Amino acid sequence: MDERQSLRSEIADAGFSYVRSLVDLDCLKHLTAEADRALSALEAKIPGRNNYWTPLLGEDTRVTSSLFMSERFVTIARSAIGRDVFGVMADAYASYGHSDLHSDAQSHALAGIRINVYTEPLDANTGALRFLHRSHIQSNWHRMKTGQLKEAEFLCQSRTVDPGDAAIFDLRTWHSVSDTNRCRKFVSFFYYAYPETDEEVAAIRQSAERNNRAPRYFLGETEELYSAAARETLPESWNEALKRYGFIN
Ligand SMILES: O=C(O)CCC(=O)C(=O)O
Ligand SMILES: [Fe+2]
Repeated sequence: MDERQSLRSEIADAGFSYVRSLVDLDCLKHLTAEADRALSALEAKIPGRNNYWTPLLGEDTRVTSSLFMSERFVTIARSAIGRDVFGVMADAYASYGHSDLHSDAQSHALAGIRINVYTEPLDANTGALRFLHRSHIQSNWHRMKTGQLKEAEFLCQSRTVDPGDAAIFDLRTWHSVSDTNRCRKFVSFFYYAYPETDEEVAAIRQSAERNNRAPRYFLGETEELYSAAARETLPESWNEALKRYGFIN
């Protein structure tokens, strides 16, 4: 089995995978600097929040944007979900405190992959994600959503991560972060499978609506998710999909 096939079978089976040294240290230095710059500006603008989130698709985040569009990341996302994908977002996070158990997908029809690249070492007690094994499988996902299944019924897995390591997961996999006072920072890359059914189209549109509300909440009234600079450099097919499903107005 080659690397792509084994990633596909791991994600299909467990819902997540941890990868060591996905980003080399030189690239990571730039990625961290771009994320820190954007997050510091945001913290200065809106002090006192528990969660900071900012898109990294601007003029001064070229390294992040090029990783986002790189054949390597796109191939990983495509292999992980087993379908062709378009890129939706690259963004930076700084979080404090615990994160309740949740699935990043609001609907099971949202087929996508998230790649979280860590910029600092973390373990289960300091902010690494804890995943519920097989919680992305349709019947499990629905039973979690309706409260019929509880966390204790799953195998929970977390790993110690070093800078440059990544968690790659199906958007539907349920996860949490245990109580920690430490700030954790990471950069996330989102890819969605091109939809094949009406239900999948509706799930993507719903996600676009949520994304379009997010900047107002995290950044301020006037911010845009995709800067003009980013829009010009995105592959045409992604731009078309982002427009078609309502990410870009
Ligand atoms: O670190 C956190 O607070 C939450 C992270 C998370 O839920 C995610 O990356 O999807
Ligand atoms: Fe999440």
